[in-house]
Amino acid sequence: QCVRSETHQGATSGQGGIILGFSQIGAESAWRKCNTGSIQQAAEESGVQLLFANAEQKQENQIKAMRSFIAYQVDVIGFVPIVADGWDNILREAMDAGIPVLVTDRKIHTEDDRLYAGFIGTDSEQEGREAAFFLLKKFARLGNQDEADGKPVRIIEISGTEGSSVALGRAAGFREALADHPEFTIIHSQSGDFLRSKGYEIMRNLLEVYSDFEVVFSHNDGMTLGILDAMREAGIRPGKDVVIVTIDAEQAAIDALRRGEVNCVIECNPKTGPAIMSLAKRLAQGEKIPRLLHVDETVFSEYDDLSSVAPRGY
Ligand code: GZL
Repeated sequence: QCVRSETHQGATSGQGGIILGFSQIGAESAWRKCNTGSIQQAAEESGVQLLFANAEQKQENQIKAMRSFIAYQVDVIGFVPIVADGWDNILREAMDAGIPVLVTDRKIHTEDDRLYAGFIGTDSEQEGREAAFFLLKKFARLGNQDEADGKPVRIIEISGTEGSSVALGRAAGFREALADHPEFTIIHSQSGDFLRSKGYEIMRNLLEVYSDFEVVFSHNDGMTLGILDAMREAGIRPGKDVVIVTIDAEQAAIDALRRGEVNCVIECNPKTGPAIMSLAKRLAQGEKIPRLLHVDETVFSEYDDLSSVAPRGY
């Protein structure tokens, strides 16, 4: 359950437990706030002393926080890399200080895999594939697949933070799963940085340029909520006039799915706090941990019985 959304600096009370320095990227979405709440609650419940730093969406703030964790001689460092590149130097400093590093939620590119102990988070490529699988099913049912020439399915993609493994992975998985279906074409792709305000602004501008497209694929629910606002203002019925596929599965997206304003919601699980604390404790004991742990995720669509979907907690 994600009970807290505010972020705070400084160590929480812990009774002599390990000290985990954690660099979170910010509070850009309901998903992120839930992820933070999960980490803070799990630390309290597991007696981990948490030094929590909010980077306000800036990689340089993450690097500064990680450097302060090293100076503080924490037992373990955990972080969400806002973008995939640029971490090798600070990771080398942590390794030289003998502090193991746990990468969470988003992945990094590194020249030396020994620079971090392991990763736990979501499978962004699979999330992108699931978005494509839904569209293949949706348009097959609409008869597009039966016709030899296959009516064009024109897609606008509103992607996440540029350079983040999540935006790169969702885009790659989506394109991979549509590669053998040339009638599906991405006519425009643009980053909305996972922000609702940018989703709204981008869609409002695009609707002045594009009038004929069948699908919007949005990399997160926050941007999708802005996209829905812009469509309604333009007299477009999202989910009916245009198929909407979105990722995260925050409550507002499930509610929109129930209203028929969204057609498919792909879950991206933010509640990794307990697993992070368990892995941090193992690292503090000098144990090895798995290099790659993907959390369980599901897909909700208009073809499902949505009455049984439990409250999302974010
Ligand atoms: C996904 C996570 C993304 C979410 C967004 O693993 O990194 O960042 O999809 C969040 O809502 O801002």
